[in-house]
Amino acid sequence: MIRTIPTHPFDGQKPGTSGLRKPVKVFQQPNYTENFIQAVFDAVPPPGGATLVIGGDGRFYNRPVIQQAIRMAAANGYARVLVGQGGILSTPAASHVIRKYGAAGGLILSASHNPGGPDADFGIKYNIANGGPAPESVTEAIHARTQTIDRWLTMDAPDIDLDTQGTAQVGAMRVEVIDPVADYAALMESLFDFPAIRAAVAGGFTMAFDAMHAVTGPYAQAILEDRLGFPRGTVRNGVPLEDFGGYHPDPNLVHAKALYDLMMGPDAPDFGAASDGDGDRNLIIGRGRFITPSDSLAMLAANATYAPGYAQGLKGIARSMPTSAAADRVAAEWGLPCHETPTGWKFFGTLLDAGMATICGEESAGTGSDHVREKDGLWAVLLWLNVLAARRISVDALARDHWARFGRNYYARHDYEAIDTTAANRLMAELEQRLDTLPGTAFGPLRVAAADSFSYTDPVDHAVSRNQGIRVLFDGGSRIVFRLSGTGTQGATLRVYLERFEPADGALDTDTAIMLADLATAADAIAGIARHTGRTAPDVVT
Ligand code: G16
Repeated sequence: MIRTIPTHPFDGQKPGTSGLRKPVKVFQQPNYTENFIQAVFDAVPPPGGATLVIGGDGRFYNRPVIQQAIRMAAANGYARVLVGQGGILSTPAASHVIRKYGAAGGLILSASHNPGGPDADFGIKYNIANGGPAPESVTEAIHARTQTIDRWLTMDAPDIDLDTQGTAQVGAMRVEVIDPVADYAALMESLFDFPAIRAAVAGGFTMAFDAMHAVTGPYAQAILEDRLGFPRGTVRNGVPLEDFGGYHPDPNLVHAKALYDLMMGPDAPDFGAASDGDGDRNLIIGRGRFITPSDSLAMLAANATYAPGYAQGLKGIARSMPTSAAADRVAAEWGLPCHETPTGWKFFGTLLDAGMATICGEESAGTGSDHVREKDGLWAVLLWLNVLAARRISVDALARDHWARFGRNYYARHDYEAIDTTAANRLMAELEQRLDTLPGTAFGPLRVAAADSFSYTDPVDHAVSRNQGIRVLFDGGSRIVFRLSGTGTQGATLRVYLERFEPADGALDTDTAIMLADLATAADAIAGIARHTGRTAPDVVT
């Protein structure tokens, strides 16, 4: 029987860069989670016979929310729910399942790389029928509904056994508990030259993959160890835990330091990689060589045709605005279109659907292609493995070869976390007011060529997104970008992105911090970071 539960709106249920992300304790308030899910169902009513995909990264609070979402989906008229066994579906696997089974959409329960556990974070993302994150028009409709909501719908039904594959009935709705790995692993096998990678492994190629006790563990074991022949133990921290073992599942040089130290040490394997909470981010480190996400995008784009799935060539490349222009140089040489979008994978969806881009990437450790509509951590790892096996080259040699051909975009992101929101907003507002006066001004050896606030008009649906970050461009191609993060859950996070281009005959193997020192000094002078925030150094440099 369908039951109608009265409720009142909550403030602050506005999806950010990637869904609604809040502390678990916020989601645990009575009606809070249900209000948001009902707002999704009200904003995007299911068509007749619709399928909904539900899964998550295995973090604390996933299971009760999955059970509740199943009952609510039945009460709201869905005909079928596909849910990953154990409640598990990585974000890219969920995207694939939505596409493969023609679902109307999906709920992905994850706060991505944010820590998990009763005192940490939780999140809910809604993906649309193309498998990608809901575009702004949909997230705005969801937010609007959260502000007027007065009831949510559910059914009296017992919990589903999430741990056993099979089917169950909730009212008129069928629930299928599916293998979370099988469809995704088959998709990867269709894109990449598994025999070539297997041959490299048999020939002694070694790797370490850090799953960070998050969702990619089962996927990485099934693909890397079972199918590609890497020895057991190649996947480290492979069991998903509700609190990620107490770690911060963000695959960067700070939180994946153990992997970094291994890769820089005397016993480094040939290849090191990691993924995040929900499996959409990636970290790539060769023996003795870290590859920035921006460079990884450019290097993968330049070499993608070594993989069978991309042998016909690329239709175009897309990157988020703060991502370095390294990929633009590959696109220019190959005569490919290159699109610059705001931060957020959702902005790639229309380009991928329209066949305007094949490979997309972001500085925030995200790379992916038109095989799904999310960024995909293991996909990036497998494309790297395919390229290395086909070219019989090391990561370091590939990077040097790339820079010698295209030049090098030295790049770093400085994050100032949990700063006072008012101070952060004031910093950005002041910066915006100075935009007109900045051009022509010198900061040490750097002279400002142009400065603006990034605005984007989607070339497919013509949607306009304003205020997507402040860009300060210098003579010679160096750049500083200032942005406030849309994924933090405490105060504000200021991101400062520094980039300097060195041509192919320039200094290609110098320390990044040294190459970017003038830009870091200029960033503080331009934005008054210390003055506004009281911080004299970033919390995280990636
Ligand atoms: C999310 C989005 C990405 C975005 C990243 C950083 O990643 O999906 O597109 O680049 O956040 O966003 P921000 O700079 O606003 O914090 P994830 O992996 O957290 O879902």
